[in-house]
Amino acid sequence: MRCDLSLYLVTDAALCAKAGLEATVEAAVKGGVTLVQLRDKHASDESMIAQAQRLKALLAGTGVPLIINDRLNVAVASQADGLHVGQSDTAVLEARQALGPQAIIGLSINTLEQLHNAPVALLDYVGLGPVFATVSKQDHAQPIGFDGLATLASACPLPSVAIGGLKAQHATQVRAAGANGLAVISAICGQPDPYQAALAFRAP
Ligand code: TZP
Ligand code: MG
Repeated sequence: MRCDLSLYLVTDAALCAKAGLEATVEAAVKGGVTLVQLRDKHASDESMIAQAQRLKALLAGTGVPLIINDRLNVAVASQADGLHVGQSDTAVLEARQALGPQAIIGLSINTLEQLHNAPVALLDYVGLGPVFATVSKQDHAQPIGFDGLATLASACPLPSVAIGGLKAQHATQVRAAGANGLAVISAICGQPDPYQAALAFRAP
C-alpha cells in the first residue's frame, strides 16, 4: 500500500478557525493521523495553494502525505502528494496524467455501480460512504451504514477508507466491515483537543 489510511483527517477551515488549521493538523498528526486531506469548498485557488504549502512544510519529515480535495490545479501548483476526487469532479485519468505515477489518487464511492465503474488501475484508494448522515458535507449521498460499508469493502479491489459521521467508538466496526481506516472531519476538527481526539482512534 502506498499510503496508510488508518486515520485520515479531512480538514474544514470553519471548524478549525478558532484553534487554527495548522495547529489542529499538527496536534492531530502527533495524535496518530496518518494522512491529511486539505478540503475547502470556499477558498480561492490562490489561498488554497498557500494553505497547502503551509501544511506541506508542517508535514515534512512526518511521513504523513498531503492530499488535496477536488482541485487538480491546486494539487499541481502546491506539489501536494495527491488528489481526492468525487464522482462529479475531475476525471481520475486526467488527474493521473497531470500528477504522475507517484501521486496518491483517491475516489469517493457510494454504490456498487460506482465501484464497478471506478478506474481501479489508476487509483490508490477509495473513500466509502457516507456511512452515516453528517452536517460536515452538504448534499451528501445516501448513507450506507455498516452493512453497506461491508458490501462495498468486500467488493473493493483497492484499499478503502470509510467516511461520514464516524467517531472513535466506530473504529472497531469500521475495521470489522473491511475498510482499512476511518476518514473524519468533525471528530477531530473543532474538537477542544485535536491531539486527544486523534489518539482516541488508536486500535485497541
Ligand atoms: N464525504 C462524505 S461524508 C463527508 C465527506 C467529505 C464529511 C465527513 O465529515 P464528518 O464530520 O467526519 O462526518
Ligand atoms: Mg468533490
